[in-house]
Amino acid sequence: MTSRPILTAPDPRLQAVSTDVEVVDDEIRALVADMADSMYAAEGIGLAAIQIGVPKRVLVIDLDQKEGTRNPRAFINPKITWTSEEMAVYEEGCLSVPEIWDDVERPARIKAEYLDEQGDRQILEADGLLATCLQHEMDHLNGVLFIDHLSRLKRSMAIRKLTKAKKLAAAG
Ligand code: K1U
Ligand code: ZN
Repeated sequence: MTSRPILTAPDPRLQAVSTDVEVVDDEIRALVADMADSMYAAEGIGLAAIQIGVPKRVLVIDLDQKEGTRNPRAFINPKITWTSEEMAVYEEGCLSVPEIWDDVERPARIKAEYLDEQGDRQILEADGLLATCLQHEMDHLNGVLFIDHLSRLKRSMAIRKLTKAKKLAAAG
């Protein structure tokens, strides 16, 4: 298992639409293991494969991280099959949009289907942070960042801040 660098906005690779996994095999399980390592190293609660530069429809989420306990869940080819009319607002962050947090409104409850690491089809009903995190990560698979849900002004301020931070980092 290897922790890999996480792409940060405005890297154009984050806008890619990821493609379905054809077969859940050892290569995909190794990708899931690397994604989990990368997520824990960056102290995140979720990660999409495109955030480490792999345009495949794979997510990992672990909302129950406690001292010494890790339980990453893999979601392969996830699809939302139902969303509630009720909406919920969470303050979101993103490992690919460092140091920016803002409120995003999304459906409060969702139903989704996906393949697990064995390639078995699973069905899930989620609410709370899991519903928010799944929608945030599934947006990544379609090249969408949480800042794309903000006003045009807030989004351009965020991009400007990220671009400036990258320039400063490159200048050493
Ligand atoms: O997609 C990502 O980069 C992961 C992102 C997931 C997420 C967070 C909050 C709302 C929706 C989706 C993160 O993990 S950001 C980091 C984070 O949540 C966190 C970091 C340290 C302590 C507690 C939370
Ligand atoms: Zn994110």
